[in-house]
Amino acid sequence: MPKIKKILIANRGEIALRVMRSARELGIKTVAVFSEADRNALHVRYADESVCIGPPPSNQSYLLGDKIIEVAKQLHVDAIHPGYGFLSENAAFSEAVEKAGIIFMGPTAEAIRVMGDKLAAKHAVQDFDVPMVPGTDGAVKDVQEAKRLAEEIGYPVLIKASAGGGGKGMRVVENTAEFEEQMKRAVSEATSAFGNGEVFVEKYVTSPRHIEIQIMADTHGNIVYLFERDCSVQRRHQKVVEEAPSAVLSPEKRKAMGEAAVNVARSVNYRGAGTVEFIYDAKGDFYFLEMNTRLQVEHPVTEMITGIDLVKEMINIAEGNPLSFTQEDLKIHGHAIEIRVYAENPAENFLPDTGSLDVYVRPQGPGVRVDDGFEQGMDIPIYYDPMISKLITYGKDRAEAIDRMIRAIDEYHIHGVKTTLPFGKFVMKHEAFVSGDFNTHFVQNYFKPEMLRENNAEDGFIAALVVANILNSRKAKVVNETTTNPVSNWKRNRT
Ligand code: MV4
Repeated sequence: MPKIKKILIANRGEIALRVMRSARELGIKTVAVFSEADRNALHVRYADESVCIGPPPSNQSYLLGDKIIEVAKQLHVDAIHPGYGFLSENAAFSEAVEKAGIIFMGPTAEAIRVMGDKLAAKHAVQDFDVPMVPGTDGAVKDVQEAKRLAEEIGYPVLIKASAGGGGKGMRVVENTAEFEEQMKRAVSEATSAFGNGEVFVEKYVTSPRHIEIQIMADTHGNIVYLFERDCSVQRRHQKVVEEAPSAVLSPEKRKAMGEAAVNVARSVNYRGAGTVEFIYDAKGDFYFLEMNTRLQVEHPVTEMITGIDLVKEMINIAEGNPLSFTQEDLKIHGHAIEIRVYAENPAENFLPDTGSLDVYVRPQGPGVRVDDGFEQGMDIPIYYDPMISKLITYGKDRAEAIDRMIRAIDEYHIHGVKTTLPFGKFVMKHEAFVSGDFNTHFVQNYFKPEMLRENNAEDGFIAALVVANILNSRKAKVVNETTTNPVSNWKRNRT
């Protein structure tokens, strides 16, 4: 079994830091790669060694697989962790890493390839007892033939691109009259977005919840599920709130979905961490959609309720060891919620905002975790995803996790850029979210940007007061103390 002594993290920001933290706890050295825009980034400073790999645009830096492998070889790295995004679901990269004699901390190129193509994924799982939405067996090319199949399936139907992701190349069709035009659109959208115009047709599940199952697989054939995450609150296929466990699953349904997810993983000889996405309808039926072959953004909520460090377990698997726990060892403890904090203005239709974090004060206290890659004074680079952080709260039950999220949002002070924090609070206070009775149309059904506008002036005013308070707080606090020095001792001791 190869003992991993040094890991290169082929990523940036919060996830690069997240991976390095687990590596450090295990006594493993870390190597950061970075673009010229990230010279002062926290992941660069945290790593034991850091190497600049190019200019800011990701296609000249974080996406340069061969260059990253060169760095890994020069620095005698044992394994590469790809994080999420960038090269994490690039089959050719997985293959090239292993060809270079380095461990890829993710699945084989073959598993990535199959799951990256929705039709290939459906074929792979078809003998593995996984429920799928009624639909065409393969790609549909001829419009008349597709129309006939749609009639058989029954309207409404959904035309989906096989290479699709993020809702691209997906069209809902309500009736025969609309079919031809929508199919042409789906094919042309898929061709321009993915260079692959293959589409298929499914029954459209009108108001589903998005429930995904975390799985982990070792290289000895052991596969376990680490329960679900409910990611139904999303906006234009961008998740905004994720929680574990789901507010709606019975223990029986949880087991059935978990076992179906394990079967999906088994169908491609999966190894490492993976997520199997399902839609869950109003009747409580669930259907396999696709598998994400990476560690996901929202993995912390699973860590909170299981007590498992998913990155450490990925390292354990990469070393060739069996899983360090069995299915029977896993239990759900409490409830966790994550909100994604973006540099976007929710009062202006989530318009992206740029700038610097003039004030950046993180929430603290019981049950609060912040995964970020920024410090006060830093710029949000324009070249990458505008996510500032992930705010995660944990409670003994869902109500406590929600209460803590509201308290944490109020403690979180970000000035210099507009953020989605007020939107997060809107969700936490919404009756539909609180009751647990919501689906993927939550944002569309209940949110209007105006709802955050009248509060905005007041919020800004309160925030300004808070800042003034922070700046004055030392003076205010020492009034009745023996010392009248306005500079607190901890600051003195550190400078
Ligand atoms: C569906 C569906 C309803 N019926 N398939 C969206 C992106 C891709 N992962 C698949 N998606 C969906 N597939 C059938 N047959 C509804 C969605 C969907 C959705 C799924 C998960 C999370 C959010 C969503 C938002 C809109 C539509």
